Amino acid sequence: RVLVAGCKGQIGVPLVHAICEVVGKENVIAADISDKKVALPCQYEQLDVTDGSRYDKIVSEHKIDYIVHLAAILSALGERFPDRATSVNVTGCINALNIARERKSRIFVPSTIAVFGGDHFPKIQTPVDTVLQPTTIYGISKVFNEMIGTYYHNKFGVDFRSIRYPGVISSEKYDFNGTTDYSTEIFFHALEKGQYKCWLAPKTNLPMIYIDDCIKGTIQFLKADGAQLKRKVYNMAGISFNPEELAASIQKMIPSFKVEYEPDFRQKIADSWPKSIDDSESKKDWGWSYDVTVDDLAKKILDGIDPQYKQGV
Ligand code: NAD
Ligand code: VAH
Repeated sequence: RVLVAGCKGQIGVPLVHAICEVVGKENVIAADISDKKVALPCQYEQLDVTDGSRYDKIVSEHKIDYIVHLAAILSALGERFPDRATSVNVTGCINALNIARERKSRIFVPSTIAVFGGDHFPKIQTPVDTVLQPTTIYGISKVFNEMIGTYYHNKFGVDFRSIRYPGVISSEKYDFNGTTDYSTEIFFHALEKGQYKCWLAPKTNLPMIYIDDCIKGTIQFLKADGAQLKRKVYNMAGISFNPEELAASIQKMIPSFKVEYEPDFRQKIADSWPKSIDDSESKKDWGWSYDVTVDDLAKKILDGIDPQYKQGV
């Protein structure tokens, strides 16, 4: 049975649906701290992941043998509330790992390309093993997650695994707490207002992936035989592009769309991250592959957006 902790976010909602399809909804428990009303196909529990005893109670009562620990405070929100980011991202992860160790459950904790940072790593085709000197509290906490998860595997035999996701783009509105989230917000502004003020500069290249592909890859990785995996943490490259290129693809479909650029504190965060990623280890070890163009991606996103947002176009 699978527990998805942090189930109401951008990745949680579609991942819960996908896991239910694989193992059956009676075998999935979704949990989150948020009161937000979200339609979920399975049983739901209220959970603050920093509350270790409540977390453990849910895992033991539901006989969970796979914890999918998504709960986190993302980069932009984390810079506004660093103490909260440390508490949720570090304490929450330690709680999850201790429970996995105690209850002998497998555990997946996603990581991020935000574990890279600063100037001492290759920003183009960033390899999986390189200097990790992130400058955000989000990146710092995720390096900690990767390292302590690997430690729990080596020391206690916990089946810990992690993927460093690139920025994830959706066709849904959610709380835009990440630096890469301009790439989803831009579509809703294009449809509803015909214009967008982007918080990143036009040539800011970042690695990105469409949510459906991210979920597909995650399911593939969750199911992968542990013996196949030569490492605990893998890169996921997605496709690299910048706001100007994405805007140009949107303009092919909505020609009247206008974009302005007004970089804010998120520019510094984006500038500290890789421009593109090398995920050859993922391809080799667990069969990951991804090949799209920015135009394909923009079309997929727009096609996936609810028609209620498309009335003015
Ligand atoms: P999100 O911000 O959309 O959702 C996070 C969820 O965690 C929310 O539903 C929130 O209510 C919940 N949460 C926050 N604090 C909690 C707490 N104390 N207890 C329980 N739940 C809590 O984030 P997301 O985009 O869905 O990200 C999910 C995971 O994927 C995170 O670990 C994130 O680091 C990772 N990731 C996301 C991206 C991306 O672009 N979305 C990229 C790389 C990695
Ligand atoms: C963020 N989308 O911007 C997240 C992500 C790749 C970065 O982890 O914070």
